[in-house]
Amino acid sequence: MQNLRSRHVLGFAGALLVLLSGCAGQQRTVNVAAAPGQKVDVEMKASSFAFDPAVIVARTGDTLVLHVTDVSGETHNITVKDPSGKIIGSEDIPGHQTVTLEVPVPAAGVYPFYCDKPFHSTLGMKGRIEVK
Ligand SMILES: [Cu+2]
Repeated sequence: MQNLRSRHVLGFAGALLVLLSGCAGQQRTVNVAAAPGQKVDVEMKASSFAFDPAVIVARTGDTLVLHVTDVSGETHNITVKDPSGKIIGSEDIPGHQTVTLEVPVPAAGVYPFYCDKPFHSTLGMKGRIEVK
């Protein structure tokens, strides 16, 4: 019995390691640049602790409509800042639900986004919208 339990713990630690290293290497970029002034739908996944895609390339003047699905069981968040650092949108995402956030990108630059839950962005839950 004792033996079985320790094997279980080891198996769990191994799975966690695989999960963490898998997340670290996974940084997908999507290019959603459309004609200027368009509304562009972007499907995103939030997990513990990453956004996919993590990099979104868009065109100046677009409005991005982010549909963010939390594929984990815990509450996450998406907060977007403009290139000056001002917060332009923030939504909590309950586990297994989808929220929609409209993000106008009127000027070129980098619009960072992240999860505002404690330590989540430190663990990799962040990304950026590159507006060209
Ligand atoms: Cu989070």
